[in-house]
Amino acid sequence: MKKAIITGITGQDGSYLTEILLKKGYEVHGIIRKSSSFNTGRIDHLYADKDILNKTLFLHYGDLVDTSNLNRLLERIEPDEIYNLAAQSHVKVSFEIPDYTAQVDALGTLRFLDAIREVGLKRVKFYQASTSELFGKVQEVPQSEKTPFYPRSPYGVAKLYGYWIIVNYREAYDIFACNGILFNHESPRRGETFVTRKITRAASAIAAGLQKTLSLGNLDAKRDWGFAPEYCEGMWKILQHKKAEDFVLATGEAHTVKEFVELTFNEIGIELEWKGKAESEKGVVKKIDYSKTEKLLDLNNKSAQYRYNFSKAIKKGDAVIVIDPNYYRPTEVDLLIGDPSKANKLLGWKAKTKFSNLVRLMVKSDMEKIFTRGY
Ligand code: NAP
Ligand code: F7E
Repeated sequence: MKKAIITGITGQDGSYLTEILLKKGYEVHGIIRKSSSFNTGRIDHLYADKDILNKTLFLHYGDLVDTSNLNRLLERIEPDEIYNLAAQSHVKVSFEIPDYTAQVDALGTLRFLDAIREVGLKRVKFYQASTSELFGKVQEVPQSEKTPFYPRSPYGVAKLYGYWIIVNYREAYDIFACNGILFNHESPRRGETFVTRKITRAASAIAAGLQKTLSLGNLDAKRDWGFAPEYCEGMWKILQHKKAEDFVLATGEAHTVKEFVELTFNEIGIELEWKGKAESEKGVVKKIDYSKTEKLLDLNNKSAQYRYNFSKAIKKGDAVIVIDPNYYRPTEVDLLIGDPSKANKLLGWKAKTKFSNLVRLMVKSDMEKIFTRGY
């Protein structure tokens, strides 16, 4: 039975990767942070399974800023594979807490690699959660493994250190360490403050009559959005490749934040039109088609029925999207679109879920949650 350590197991990707590795027969050791309230919501379904917890899934307290603990865990577990997914992962927040972001995202990676060296784990394979944010102010379109980097945030700069320290330890100490340069990937488990989930959750709350407006920042940014579980399978494939190499995982298709908004509202039966410009721009309800809302929900459920009636509160002409410049970033990444052909050729990896299906599955999940359980 292979053993894997996952840092960031309580995050979006950590939870999907855990499911994937357990299914492949791995013994999984997850590192969780001490928090003042429960932070295991995304893995509770595994945690609650008596055939899994402390049989094939083990949780350990730890933190990427605590070296002594990392050494102890490596000595005790002697893993075959390590997936370093833990990070302060929010780009906008990294402008507020740049030092902490660097401590975790840059030096945290170094601490782990150095612990591997200290403990003398010769055969371990290490996956680093690198990011398309390395490309930042893009130097070519689309971006591949060969595109020069130009990060545009403390997050991007910290991850750039992480990227290069992986390359350096691979070359200097022959450690099987790889960067997965992943473009944005989303899911119903995406954190609520990232733009996709913020939109699908707010649109659902607006339809349920629980929220009047959604405030957003830059609607023109373009991202290459894929479906998270497919990217987590890609992480595993990267470590199964015969040689330690770096790979871009992306769909190869980009859409604006505005398109994501339009499609989300369209899914729930609200057609939007845009009025005004820049900070005064507003998304206004043009047409409502309740039959679409009905199709998304289980109307046999009494609670859903109740909240469905509530949704009739929205009227034509309501401004449901407004701009709040507080969500603008000091330096923005305007366009990201990846070229995943290396992963396609060498790993047989390809993103399958199309943009419209991604939006649909995220809206459906949030509609069900909000209409049956509220916020
Ligand atoms: P996420 O949902 O924000 O999860 C981050 C995880 O890191 C959480 O489990 C968090 O714990 C943990 N963590 C944060 N600081 C830590 C610390 N000091 N010590 C130990 N654990 C810590 O992120 P994600 O979307 O799953 O992304 C996974 C990784 O891929 C991240 O490194 C991210 O930067 C990178 N990435 C993500 C994307 C994307 O589109 N999702 C794209 C490229 C790269 P808590 O649950 O306790 O907060
Ligand atoms: O922003 C714009 C914002 O925060 C996407 C992380 O997983 O992917 C993620 O980083 C775009 C940006 O993701 C709001 O300005 C507009 O242009 O969802 P996001 P991100 O910054 O692309 C990369 C690959 C990672 O590695 C990161 O860990 O949307 N935007 N209005 C907004 N963004 C947010 N969050 N909130 C808004 O209201």
